[in-house]
Amino acid sequence: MDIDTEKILVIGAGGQIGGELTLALRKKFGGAQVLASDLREESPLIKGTGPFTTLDALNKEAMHQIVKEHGITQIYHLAAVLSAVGEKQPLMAWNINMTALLNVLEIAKEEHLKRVYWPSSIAVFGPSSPKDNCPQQTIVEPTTVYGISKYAGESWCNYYFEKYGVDVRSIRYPGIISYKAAPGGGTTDYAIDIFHSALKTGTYTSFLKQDTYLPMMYMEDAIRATLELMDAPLENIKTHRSYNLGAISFSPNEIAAEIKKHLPEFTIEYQPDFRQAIADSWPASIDDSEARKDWGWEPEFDLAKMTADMLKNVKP
Ligand code: AKB
Repeated sequence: MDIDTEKILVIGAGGQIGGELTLALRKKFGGAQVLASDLREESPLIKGTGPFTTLDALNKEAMHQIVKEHGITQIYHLAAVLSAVGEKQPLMAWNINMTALLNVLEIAKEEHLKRVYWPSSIAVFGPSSPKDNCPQQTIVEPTTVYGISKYAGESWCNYYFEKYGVDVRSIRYPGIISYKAAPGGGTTDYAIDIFHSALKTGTYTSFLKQDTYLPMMYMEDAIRATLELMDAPLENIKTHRSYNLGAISFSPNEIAAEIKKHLPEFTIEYQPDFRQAIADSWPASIDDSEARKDWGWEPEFDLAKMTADMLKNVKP
């Protein structure tokens, strides 16, 4: 791929992952080559690093217009309603998650875009999927509206690749931990909140039980994985549904113990809420051997390295 001729549209650039991905893409392709967009106003994280436009991803005409006007060659579509918010407003979540994705795929088909990136999630798995080292291809029966929309989205991505040749690529992100922008209403958000609370008050009340293991990943690894997947030659990409991606698996109890190594006075309490049922429906850890084999995926951050970096960088 010739870097100089690419023009990239990021949808959802105001979000937790969208913001950092925009910065990474601008570093790689040049600021002017990456048009950031969001429904909300431009976030401070990306301000001044390249062009921005307001875009409602449900408005296909507006999206199409932007793609044509700016000569867009690739779309990274990050806008979505996550698991916890989705359970409160299921039909709204379904509508936003599916309509926005179908708008992107249709425009990619019509404008012959070179590549599309769209994240799926470990939320595609449900209680009938294997709990430990959950493989990429297995029983997939999601029980959250977010998971249902992600699983349907994966099938749509594959459909557009098989039927129309749209080179759409996807990763099933685990919980992504970061400090630059706030998370957006997911079940794994506790693993970010805990750092802010630990530094601010020395204590944290977890909305998940102490022994709830979930697959997680540090943002730096997630961004690198995304760029590596998008860089891989087409012949290496064996699925246009989505790749499993693993890095770390831990429980609230374990991350609290890791934080305590740096802040010995830190204490944690447990008050599980409706998010416990969501977490219980997901795997505890992920088998990512397909991503390792097909495009060389390898995580760099373990729990200790991630915790040290978060405590150094979080501004309470
Ligand atoms: C969520 O918790 O909803 C997300 C996810 C696992 O996709 N972080």
